[in-house]
Amino acid sequence: VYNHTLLATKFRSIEEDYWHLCENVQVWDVSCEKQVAISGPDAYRLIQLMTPRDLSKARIGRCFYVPLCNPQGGIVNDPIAIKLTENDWWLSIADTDVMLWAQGLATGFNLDVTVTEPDVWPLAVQGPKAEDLMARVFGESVRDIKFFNIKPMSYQGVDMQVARSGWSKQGGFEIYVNDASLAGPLWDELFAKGQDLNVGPGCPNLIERVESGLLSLGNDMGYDTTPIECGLDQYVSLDADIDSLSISALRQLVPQRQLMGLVIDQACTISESNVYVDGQCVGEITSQAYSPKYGVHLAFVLCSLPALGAHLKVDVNTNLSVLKGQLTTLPFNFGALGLTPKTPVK
Ligand code: THG
Repeated sequence: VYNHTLLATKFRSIEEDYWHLCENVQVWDVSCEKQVAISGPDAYRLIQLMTPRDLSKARIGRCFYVPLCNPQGGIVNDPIAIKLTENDWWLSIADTDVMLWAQGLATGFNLDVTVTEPDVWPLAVQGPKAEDLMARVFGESVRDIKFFNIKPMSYQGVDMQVARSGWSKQGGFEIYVNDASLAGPLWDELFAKGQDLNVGPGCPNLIERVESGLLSLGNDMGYDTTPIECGLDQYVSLDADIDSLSISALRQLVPQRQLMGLVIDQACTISESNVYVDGQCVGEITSQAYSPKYGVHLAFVLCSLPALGAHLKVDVNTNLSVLKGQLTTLPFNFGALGLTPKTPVK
Protein backbone atom coordinates (compact mmCIF):
# COMPACT_ATOMS: atom_id res chain seq x y z
CA VAL A 1 0.00 0.00 0.00
CA TYR A 2 1.48 3.33 -1.15
CA ASN A 3 -0.35 6.61 -0.61
CA HIS A 4 -3.37 4.57 0.58
CA THR A 5 -3.41 2.87 -2.84
CA LEU A 6 -2.40 -0.62 -3.95
CA LEU A 7 0.89 -0.97 -5.82
CA ALA A 8 2.16 -4.27 -7.23
CA THR A 9 5.60 -5.39 -6.02
CA LYS A 10 6.17 -8.09 -8.67
CA PHE A 11 4.48 -9.88 -11.58
CA ARG A 12 6.56 -12.99 -12.32
CA SER A 13 9.46 -12.94 -9.86
CA ILE A 14 11.47 -9.86 -8.94
CA GLU A 15 14.41 -11.27 -10.90
CA GLU A 16 12.39 -12.17 -14.01
CA ASP A 17 10.71 -8.75 -13.93
CA TYR A 18 14.18 -7.19 -13.57
CA TRP A 19 15.62 -8.81 -16.70
CA HIS A 20 12.46 -8.10 -18.66
CA LEU A 21 12.64 -4.42 -17.67
CA CYS A 22 16.32 -4.16 -18.62
CA GLU A 23 15.73 -5.61 -22.09
CA ASN A 24 12.19 -4.79 -23.19
CA VAL A 25 9.39 -2.45 -22.21
CA GLN A 26 7.00 -2.54 -19.27
CA VAL A 27 3.81 -0.68 -18.49
CA TRP A 28 3.51 0.26 -14.82
CA ASP A 29 0.31 1.35 -13.07
CA VAL A 30 1.89 3.82 -10.65
CA SER A 31 -1.35 5.68 -9.98
CA CYS A 32 -0.32 5.56 -6.30
CA GLU A 33 2.16 8.34 -7.14
CA LYS A 34 -0.62 10.84 -6.50
CA GLN A 35 -0.58 14.41 -7.68
CA VAL A 36 -0.89 17.32 -5.28
CA ALA A 37 -1.87 20.31 -7.41
CA ILE A 38 -0.89 23.75 -6.15
CA SER A 39 -2.47 26.61 -8.07
CA GLY A 40 -2.63 30.36 -7.63
CA PRO A 41 -0.41 33.43 -7.42
CA ASP A 42 1.48 32.04 -4.40
CA ALA A 43 2.04 28.53 -5.82
CA TYR A 44 5.80 28.99 -6.20
CA ARG A 45 6.07 30.54 -2.73
CA LEU A 46 4.37 27.54 -1.12
CA ILE A 47 6.49 24.99 -2.99
CA GLN A 48 9.68 26.86 -2.16
CA LEU A 49 8.73 26.84 1.53
CA MET A 50 8.49 23.04 1.33
CA THR A 51 11.74 22.34 -0.54
CA PRO A 52 15.34 23.48 0.00
CA ARG A 53 16.00 23.12 -3.76
CA ASP A 54 16.03 26.51 -5.50
CA LEU A 55 13.05 26.59 -7.89
CA SER A 56 13.11 30.36 -8.45
CA LYS A 57 14.43 29.98 -12.01
CA ALA A 58 12.30 26.95 -12.92
CA ARG A 59 10.94 26.96 -16.45
CA ILE A 60 7.48 25.87 -17.51
CA GLY A 61 7.39 22.29 -18.84
CA ARG A 62 10.19 21.06 -16.59
CA CYS A 63 10.23 18.43 -13.83
CA PHE A 64 12.42 18.64 -10.73
CA TYR A 65 13.26 15.95 -8.19
CA VAL A 66 12.84 17.80 -4.91
CA PRO A 67 13.22 16.77 -1.29
CA LEU A 68 10.43 18.30 0.84
CA CYS A 69 11.78 19.02 4.31
CA ASN A 70 10.45 20.09 7.70
CA PRO A 71 12.07 22.93 9.70
CA GLN A 72 14.52 20.44 11.24
CA GLY A 73 15.66 19.39 7.75
CA GLY A 74 13.96 15.98 7.94
CA ILE A 75 12.55 14.58 4.71
CA VAL A 76 8.76 14.78 4.55
CA ASN A 77 8.53 13.52 0.96
CA ASP A 78 10.64 13.37 -2.22
CA PRO A 79 8.29 14.12 -5.12
CA ILE A 80 8.82 15.24 -8.66
CA ALA A 81 7.75 18.89 -8.85
CA ILE A 82 6.27 19.76 -12.23
CA LYS A 83 5.86 23.34 -13.39
CA LEU A 84 2.87 23.37 -15.75
CA THR A 85 2.21 27.12 -15.99
CA GLU A 86 3.49 30.14 -14.07
CA ASN A 87 0.87 29.52 -11.36
CA ASP A 88 0.20 25.79 -11.64
CA TRP A 89 2.45 23.11 -10.20
CA TRP A 90 2.00 19.44 -9.47
CA LEU A 91 3.89 17.48 -6.87
CA SER A 92 4.00 13.82 -7.92
CA ILE A 93 4.41 12.42 -4.46
CA ALA A 94 6.01 9.49 -2.67
CA ASP A 95 4.34 7.73 0.24
CA THR A 96 3.33 10.40 2.81
CA ASP A 97 0.36 12.79 3.02
CA VAL A 98 1.65 15.97 1.36
CA MET A 99 -1.71 17.59 0.60
CA LEU A 100 -2.56 18.03 4.29
CA TRP A 101 0.83 19.56 5.09
CA ALA A 102 0.62 21.88 2.08
CA GLN A 103 -2.88 23.01 3.05
CA GLY A 104 -1.71 23.67 6.61
CA LEU A 105 1.19 25.78 5.36
CA ALA A 106 -1.08 27.66 2.95
CA THR A 107 -3.40 28.54 5.83
CA GLY A 108 -0.62 29.37 8.29
CA PHE A 109 1.28 31.58 5.84
CA ASN A 110 -1.94 33.08 4.47
CA LEU A 111 -1.06 32.15 0.88
CA ASP A 112 -3.25 32.75 -2.15
CA VAL A 113 -3.33 29.15 -3.43
CA THR A 114 -5.59 26.15 -3.76
CA VAL A 115 -4.19 22.72 -2.87
CA THR A 116 -6.03 19.69 -4.25
CA GLU A 117 -5.52 16.10 -5.35
CA PRO A 118 -6.66 16.24 -8.97
CA ASP A 119 -8.06 13.29 -10.94
CA VAL A 120 -4.65 12.56 -12.52
CA TRP A 121 -2.84 9.23 -12.23
CA PRO A 122 0.61 8.36 -13.61
CA LEU A 123 1.14 5.41 -15.93
CA ALA A 124 4.83 4.64 -16.55
CA VAL A 125 6.26 3.06 -19.70
CA GLN A 126 9.79 1.93 -18.84
CA GLY A 127 12.64 0.08 -20.49
CA PRO A 128 14.91 0.37 -23.54
CA LYS A 129 12.00 -0.15 -25.96
CA ALA A 130 9.74 2.40 -24.23
CA GLU A 131 10.42 5.17 -26.75
CA ASP A 132 9.45 3.01 -29.73
CA LEU A 133 6.25 1.90 -28.05
CA MET A 134 5.33 5.45 -27.01
CA ALA A 135 5.95 6.70 -30.58
CA ARG A 136 3.49 4.10 -31.91
CA VAL A 137 0.78 5.30 -29.50
CA PHE A 138 1.43 9.07 -29.21
CA GLY A 139 3.27 9.76 -32.49
CA GLU A 140 6.90 10.39 -33.41
CA SER A 141 7.09 13.75 -31.62
CA VAL A 142 7.16 11.96 -28.26
CA ARG A 143 10.80 11.17 -29.08
CA ASP A 144 11.62 14.89 -28.80
CA ILE A 145 10.69 15.08 -25.10
CA LYS A 146 13.95 15.42 -23.18
CA PHE A 147 14.74 13.89 -19.79
CA PHE A 148 12.62 15.47 -17.03
CA ASN A 149 10.69 17.59 -19.52
CA ILE A 150 6.92 17.34 -19.82
CA LYS A 151 4.44 18.36 -22.47
CA PRO A 152 0.81 17.77 -23.34
CA MET A 153 0.27 15.00 -25.90
CA SER A 154 -3.07 14.17 -27.43
CA TYR A 155 -4.61 10.75 -26.85
CA GLN A 156 -7.95 10.20 -28.60
CA GLY A 157 -8.43 13.97 -28.63
CA VAL A 158 -7.65 14.47 -24.94
CA ASP A 159 -4.45 16.25 -23.91
CA MET A 160 -2.46 14.36 -21.28
CA GLN A 161 0.86 15.50 -19.83
CA VAL A 162 3.69 13.17 -20.88
CA ALA A 163 7.16 13.33 -19.30
CA ARG A 164 10.41 11.53 -19.94
CA SER A 165 10.85 10.17 -16.41
CA GLY A 166 10.15 7.13 -14.25
CA TRP A 167 11.49 5.24 -11.28
CA SER A 168 14.08 3.19 -13.14
CA LYS A 169 17.30 3.95 -14.96
CA GLN A 170 16.26 1.97 -18.03
CA GLY A 171 14.71 5.00 -19.70
CA GLY A 172 11.08 5.73 -20.38
CA PHE A 173 8.08 7.97 -20.01
CA GLU A 174 5.25 8.74 -17.65
CA ILE A 175 1.74 9.53 -18.87
CA TYR A 176 -0.34 11.57 -16.43
CA VAL A 177 -3.70 9.97 -17.24
CA ASN A 178 -6.47 12.52 -16.64
CA ASP A 179 -9.50 10.80 -18.12
CA ALA A 180 -10.61 7.58 -16.45
CA SER A 181 -12.64 6.53 -19.48
CA LEU A 182 -9.43 6.50 -21.58
CA ALA A 183 -7.27 4.59 -19.08
CA GLY A 184 -8.46 1.15 -20.17
CA PRO A 185 -8.20 1.87 -23.90
CA LEU A 186 -4.72 3.39 -23.40
CA TRP A 187 -3.51 0.35 -21.43
CA ASP A 188 -4.91 -2.02 -24.08
CA GLU A 189 -3.36 -0.03 -26.94
CA LEU A 190 0.08 -0.06 -25.28
CA PHE A 191 -0.15 -3.86 -25.04
CA ALA A 192 -1.57 -4.35 -28.54
CA LYS A 193 1.05 -2.15 -30.23
CA GLY A 194 3.89 -3.51 -28.09
CA GLN A 195 3.47 -7.22 -28.78
CA ASP A 196 6.54 -7.50 -31.01
CA LEU A 197 8.50 -5.41 -28.48
CA ASN A 198 7.70 -8.03 -25.84
CA VAL A 199 5.74 -5.55 -23.74
CA GLY A 200 4.72 -6.75 -20.30
CA PRO A 201 3.23 -5.47 -17.07
CA GLY A 202 5.66 -4.20 -14.46
CA CYS A 203 6.16 -2.09 -11.39
CA PRO A 204 9.05 -0.38 -9.61
CA ASN A 205 11.62 -3.16 -9.28
CA LEU A 206 13.68 -3.67 -6.13
CA ILE A 207 16.78 -5.04 -7.86
CA GLU A 208 16.85 -2.37 -10.55
CA ARG A 209 16.32 0.53 -8.17
CA VAL A 210 18.99 -0.66 -5.71
CA GLU A 211 21.48 -1.14 -8.58
CA SER A 212 20.56 2.33 -9.86
CA GLY A 213 20.85 3.97 -6.44
CA LEU A 214 17.23 5.18 -6.36
CA LEU A 215 16.21 5.82 -2.74
CA SER A 216 12.82 4.87 -1.31
CA LEU A 217 11.03 7.16 1.13
CA GLY A 218 10.14 5.26 4.32
CA ASN A 219 12.95 2.77 3.76
CA ASP A 220 16.18 4.65 3.02
CA MET A 221 15.06 8.06 4.21
CA GLY A 222 12.29 9.73 6.17
CA TYR A 223 11.38 12.37 8.74
CA ASP A 224 14.49 11.63 10.82
CA THR A 225 17.05 11.85 8.01
CA THR A 226 18.09 14.91 6.03
CA PRO A 227 18.77 15.04 2.28
CA ILE A 228 22.45 15.75 3.03
CA GLU A 229 22.77 12.53 5.06
CA CYS A 230 21.05 10.63 2.25
CA GLY A 231 23.40 11.92 -0.45
CA LEU A 232 20.79 14.15 -2.07
CA ASP A 233 23.09 17.20 -1.73
CA GLN A 234 22.66 18.13 -5.38
CA TYR A 235 18.96 18.76 -4.74
CA VAL A 236 19.62 21.16 -1.83
CA SER A 237 20.56 24.76 -2.71
CA LEU A 238 22.44 25.76 0.44
CA ASP A 239 23.81 28.96 -1.09
CA ALA A 240 20.62 30.19 -2.75
CA ASP A 241 18.65 33.13 -1.43
CA ILE A 242 15.35 31.28 -0.98
CA ASP A 243 12.54 31.34 1.55
CA SER A 244 12.42 27.69 2.58
CA LEU A 245 11.38 26.16 5.93
CA SER A 246 14.40 23.86 6.15
CA ILE A 247 17.21 25.87 4.64
CA SER A 248 18.69 27.30 7.84
CA ALA A 249 18.65 23.92 9.62
CA LEU A 250 20.32 22.31 6.61
CA ARG A 251 22.96 25.06 6.46
CA GLN A 252 23.84 24.50 10.11
CA LEU A 253 23.81 20.72 10.03
CA VAL A 254 27.04 18.86 10.67
CA PRO A 255 26.09 15.44 9.30
CA GLN A 256 26.72 12.57 11.69
CA ARG A 257 25.40 9.96 9.29
CA GLN A 258 25.82 9.13 5.62
CA LEU A 259 23.91 6.73 3.41
CA MET A 260 26.45 4.53 1.60
CA GLY A 261 26.48 1.63 -0.80
CA LEU A 262 27.53 -1.85 0.35
CA VAL A 263 28.83 -4.63 -1.90
CA ILE A 264 29.22 -8.24 -0.77
CA ASP A 265 30.97 -10.28 -3.44
CA GLN A 266 28.70 -13.33 -3.27
CA ALA A 267 25.05 -14.28 -3.11
CA CYS A 268 23.79 -14.43 0.48
CA THR A 269 20.83 -13.66 2.71
CA ILE A 270 21.56 -10.88 5.15
CA SER A 271 20.25 -11.97 8.56
CA GLU A 272 20.77 -8.79 10.58
CA SER A 273 20.40 -5.17 9.52
CA ASN A 274 23.27 -3.87 11.67
CA VAL A 275 26.79 -3.91 10.23
CA TYR A 276 29.93 -3.91 12.37
CA VAL A 277 33.60 -2.95 12.58
CA ASP A 278 35.57 -4.77 15.33
CA GLY A 279 32.29 -5.75 16.99
CA GLN A 280 30.97 -2.18 17.10
CA CYS A 281 27.82 -1.32 15.16
CA VAL A 282 28.65 1.32 12.53
CA GLY A 283 25.50 1.37 10.43
CA GLU A 284 22.14 -0.08 9.51
CA ILE A 285 21.05 -1.59 6.21
CA THR A 286 17.98 0.17 4.80
CA SER A 287 17.48 -1.72 1.49
CA GLN A 288 19.19 -4.68 -0.18
CA ALA A 289 19.00 -6.92 -3.22
CA TYR A 290 21.11 -9.52 -5.00
CA SER A 291 22.28 -8.14 -8.34
CA PRO A 292 22.07 -10.88 -10.97
CA LYS A 293 23.80 -8.58 -13.48
CA TYR A 294 26.93 -8.12 -11.38
CA GLY A 295 26.83 -11.31 -9.28
CA VAL A 296 27.07 -9.43 -5.99
CA HIS A 297 24.78 -8.61 -3.11
CA LEU A 298 24.06 -4.85 -2.89
CA ALA A 299 22.71 -2.77 -0.03
CA PHE A 300 22.28 0.78 1.19
CA VAL A 301 23.63 1.39 4.70
CA LEU A 302 22.94 4.42 6.89
CA CYS A 303 26.37 4.76 8.52
CA SER A 304 27.30 6.56 11.71
CA LEU A 305 30.29 8.69 10.64
CA PRO A 306 31.87 8.92 14.13
CA ALA A 307 31.60 5.13 14.59
CA LEU A 308 32.78 4.31 11.08
CA GLY A 309 35.83 6.58 10.97
CA ALA A 310 37.92 5.77 7.89
CA HIS A 311 36.83 2.11 7.69
CA LEU A 312 35.36 0.88 4.41
CA LYS A 313 35.19 -2.86 5.19
CA VAL A 314 32.38 -3.94 7.49
CA ASP A 315 31.17 -7.25 8.93
CA VAL A 316 27.71 -8.38 7.81
CA ASN A 317 25.79 -11.23 9.45
CA THR A 318 24.42 -13.56 6.77
CA ASN A 319 22.96 -17.03 6.43
CA LEU A 320 26.41 -18.26 5.33
CA SER A 321 28.63 -16.70 8.00
CA VAL A 322 29.93 -13.26 8.90
CA LEU A 323 30.90 -11.84 5.50
CA LYS A 324 33.01 -8.81 4.65
CA GLY A 325 31.21 -6.01 2.83
CA GLN A 326 32.81 -3.12 0.97
CA LEU A 327 31.35 0.35 1.57
CA THR A 328 31.26 2.70 -1.41
CA THR A 329 29.69 5.95 -2.52
CA LEU A 330 26.25 6.06 -4.14
CA PRO A 331 25.22 5.64 -6.86
CA PHE A 332 27.23 2.45 -7.33
CA ASN A 333 30.05 2.85 -9.86
CA PHE A 334 30.34 -0.77 -11.00
CA GLY A 335 33.26 -0.11 -13.35
CA ALA A 336 35.32 1.46 -10.57
CA LEU A 337 34.44 -1.51 -8.35
CA GLY A 338 35.86 -3.82 -11.03
CA LEU A 339 32.47 -5.36 -11.83
CA THR A 340 31.29 -6.06 -15.38
CA PRO A 341 27.68 -6.72 -16.34
CA LYS A 342 26.47 -10.22 -17.26
CA THR A 343 23.64 -11.05 -19.61
CA PRO A 344 20.72 -13.15 -18.39
CA VAL A 345 20.66 -16.94 -18.39
CA LYS A 346 17.79 -17.68 -20.77
N1 THG B 1 7.49 9.34 -10.98
C1 THG B 1 6.45 10.11 -10.60
N2 THG B 1 6.16 10.32 -9.32
C2 THG B 1 6.94 9.75 -8.36
C3 THG B 1 8.05 8.96 -8.70
C4 THG B 1 8.32 8.75 -10.07
N3 THG B 1 6.65 9.96 -7.06
C5 THG B 1 7.30 9.18 -6.05
C6 THG B 1 8.73 8.88 -6.37
N4 THG B 1 8.84 8.39 -7.74
C7 THG B 1 9.57 10.11 -6.20
N5 THG B 1 10.97 9.80 -6.15
C8 THG B 1 11.83 9.90 -7.24
C9 THG B 1 13.16 9.65 -7.06
C10 THG B 1 14.05 9.77 -8.11
C11 THG B 1 13.60 10.11 -9.35
C12 THG B 1 12.26 10.33 -9.54
C13 THG B 1 11.38 10.25 -8.48
C14 THG B 1 14.52 10.27 -10.50
N6 THG B 1 15.75 10.68 -10.27
C15 THG B 1 16.72 10.82 -11.35
C16 THG B 1 18.05 10.27 -10.93
O1 THG B 1 18.23 9.96 -9.77
O2 THG B 1 18.88 10.14 -11.80
C17 THG B 1 16.87 12.25 -11.85
C18 THG B 1 16.69 13.33 -10.86
C19 THG B 1 16.99 14.69 -11.42
O3 THG B 1 17.99 14.84 -12.15
O4 THG B 1 16.26 15.67 -11.09
O5 THG B 1 14.14 10.05 -11.64
O6 THG B 1 9.26 8.04 -10.46
N7 THG B 1 5.66 10.66 -11.54
